[in-house]
Amino acid sequence: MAILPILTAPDPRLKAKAARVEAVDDEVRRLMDDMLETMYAAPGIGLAAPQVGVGKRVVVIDTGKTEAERNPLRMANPEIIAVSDEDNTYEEGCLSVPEHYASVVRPKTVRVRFLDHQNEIRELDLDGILATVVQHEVDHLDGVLFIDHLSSLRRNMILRKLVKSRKEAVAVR
Ligand code: GNR
Ligand code: NI
Repeated sequence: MAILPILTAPDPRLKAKAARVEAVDDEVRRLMDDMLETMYAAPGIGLAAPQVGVGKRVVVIDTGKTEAERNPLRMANPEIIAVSDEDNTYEEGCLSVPEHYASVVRPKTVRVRFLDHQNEIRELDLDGILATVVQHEVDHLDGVLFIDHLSSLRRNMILRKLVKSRKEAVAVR
């Protein structure tokens, strides 16, 4: 397994639409495992392949708080096939938008269809933080970041700060 570098906004690779995988083969399984290791190390509770520069529709999620509570989800070609009428507001963050958090409104529960690590079609009903995270990850596959759900004023303020802190990080090297 390997820890992969995580891209941060505004990187054009985070704005691209990812391609469906044809099948979950050894290469995709290795990507899923590398993404899990990268996510745990970050640490984060979800990761989409475009965040590590891979334009494939692959995501991993684990909302377990401790190592003992780990329950990794590996998904290829995830599709939200049903959503609740009821919404939920969650304070979101993103490994590709470091150190910024904002409330995002999304459907409270979702049904997701995906290929699992054995290339089997599966469906899951998710609620709570899992419902929020799977929607956040599917957004990444379509080139959408949580800041795209905010006003353009708020989004541009965050993007300007990210560019500024990146320039400062380069200057002190
Ligand atoms: O680690 C993460 N936490 C989080 C918190 C609230 C809503 C979504 C997330 S996902 C994020 C990791 C990430 O950037 N995944 O794409
Ligand atoms: Ni994210």
